[in-house]
Amino acid sequence: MSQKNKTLGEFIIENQTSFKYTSGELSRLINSIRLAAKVVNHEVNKAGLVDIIGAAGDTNVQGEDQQKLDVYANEKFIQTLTNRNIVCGIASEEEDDFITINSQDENNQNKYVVLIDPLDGSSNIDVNVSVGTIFSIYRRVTPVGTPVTLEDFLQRGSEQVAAGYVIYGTSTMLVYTTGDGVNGFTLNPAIGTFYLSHPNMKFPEDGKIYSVNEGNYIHFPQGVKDYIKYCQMEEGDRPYTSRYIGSLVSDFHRNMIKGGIYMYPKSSKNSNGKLRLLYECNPMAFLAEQANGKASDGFTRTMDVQPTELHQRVPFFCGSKNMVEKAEEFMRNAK
Ligand code: P6P
Repeated sequence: MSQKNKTLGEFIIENQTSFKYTSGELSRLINSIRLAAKVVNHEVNKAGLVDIIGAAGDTNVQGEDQQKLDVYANEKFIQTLTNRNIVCGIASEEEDDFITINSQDENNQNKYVVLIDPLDGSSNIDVNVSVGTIFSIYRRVTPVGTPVTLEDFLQRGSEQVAAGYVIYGTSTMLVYTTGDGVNGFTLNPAIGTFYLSHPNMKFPEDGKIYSVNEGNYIHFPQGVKDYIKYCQMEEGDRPYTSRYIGSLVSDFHRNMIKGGIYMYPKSSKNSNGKLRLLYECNPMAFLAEQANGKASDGFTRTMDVQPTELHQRVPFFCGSKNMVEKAEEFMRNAK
């Protein structure tokens, strides 16, 4: 069978042996994410038709208005992961604290925790721009059968066993890694099946796209300002193209296919940047490195940062290796 006709289910079965842990559980975990992605996709695609748009009237731990689809996506991923009885804990951008699963069941042998941004870029929902779900998977570090603790979630990104995203765009894709490369699957909505459409995805080492909210320019560190001016300079293959969707998953996905860098630096407005380390930066960094790209906070490899809080923010530079290294060079020289 050609690579391109393979379904996600067939791919998971064929690649179980390449996963260094008990692969059956991780396969079931990826399958549960596949199901939740299809359920959320159905709602995202009809958001404009029903009264599901608009703030749910609540705000999340970040103080951001919770769009109804945020709440819906959060509930669906938590419900699916819980019902499949695969994980021992879940952390979500939409939940103040982590959720313990089946802790009262001493027979609970579940070994995995999942951290999710259930609907990243949700401010774009009302204007029909792509949004996405981001997930990060770890093995627990506390004893199996005991209630999960914060320690199980505050692991370095280098300890992730799997990570990925769903992008609800012109087509819906599931892109993920278990540490053996990055593969993209496109949903055929007519039959509800994901097909391998982008095998072995790689960031081009160089790119000509830079993605940053230039409206914050005056608040950026000098090194970021210098790098942006470098991108805009008429020299060699520059000026680069500025493309910023305001949806991390969409900007990342485009840059991985075409080559580019995404930046959310710290600023005088956001002293640690805006993006969250555990369920945005680490999973995207894992994917980037598995696709020959790079991710850092401008100085330190993202996946080496030791987390201290569930919702902590870090500056984020991610994409084509040579572009990230050039940005880091400007950050060092301006220090
Ligand atoms: P700003 C969406 O809220 C998000 O977390 C990312 O998906 C996106 O890249 C960024 O924030 C947009 O933030 O401040 O530029 O609007």
